[in-house]
Amino acid sequence: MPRCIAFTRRVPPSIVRCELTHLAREPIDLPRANAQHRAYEHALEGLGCRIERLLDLPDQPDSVFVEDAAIVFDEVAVIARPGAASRRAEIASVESTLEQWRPIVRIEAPATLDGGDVLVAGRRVYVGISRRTNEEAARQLAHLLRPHGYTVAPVAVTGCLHLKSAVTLAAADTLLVNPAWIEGAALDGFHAISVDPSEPMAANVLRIGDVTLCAAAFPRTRERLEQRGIQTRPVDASELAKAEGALTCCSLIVANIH
Ligand code: CIR
Repeated sequence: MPRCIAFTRRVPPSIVRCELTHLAREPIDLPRANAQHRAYEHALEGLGCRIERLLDLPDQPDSVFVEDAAIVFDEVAVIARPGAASRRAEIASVESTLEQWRPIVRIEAPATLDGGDVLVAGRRVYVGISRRTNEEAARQLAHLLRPHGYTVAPVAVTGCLHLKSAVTLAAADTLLVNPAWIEGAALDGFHAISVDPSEPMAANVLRIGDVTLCAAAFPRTRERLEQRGIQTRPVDASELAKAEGALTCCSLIVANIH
């Protein structure tokens, strides 16, 4: 019996025209990207998720990165308003799927918010203020979540695309961080493990149950997690990394399904 649903979307052929902010464009090997994406889905299944594919959007270059379209809480799903206008057409199919599972609330203009900028750690919600996500989004999110007992803290992000490029939850009480890209003081109250200095992109990991999925490209950081008693599993995500995507980006997890 699955514990959660992981919503994913197939890699569109148009990904070769994806948004890029910090990386130079490199050729993406589509068959390889597809194979890695399927392996990612299998890894999630192995951790107790049921995979459900969202509608294919072949002409939306970044549509495989479903995390940016919404943030799912136990009580509510928040539909985002992506900072890149080219990505707003991804939202509708996410909303029509999630409304079957959660009451829907929305981030509205002039706010912009990418799900990749929202890190949920228990009842604490960190919002990266980045090129994609603005202060108004943090204010709206705080207002939407207050009735459900969450507090929202903005965190300045520099040097990377999203907050979760710089910090994710590696265990219930432990963050994996690249301290160069965020204001660390804002994340007080958690244990912190830094990425290996030779692996600046390694902070994006995906915790499902008691296991943390890590990108295979960053073995030294994974070793740091293992040394702290965190059970990890490597996943090769090298092709989608060329599109500035990492592990959390490729799924929307709906937990506590009944
Ligand atoms: C973008 O720039 O929007 C995509 N090429 C990558 C989005 C990755 N999403 C994420 O980190 N949550």
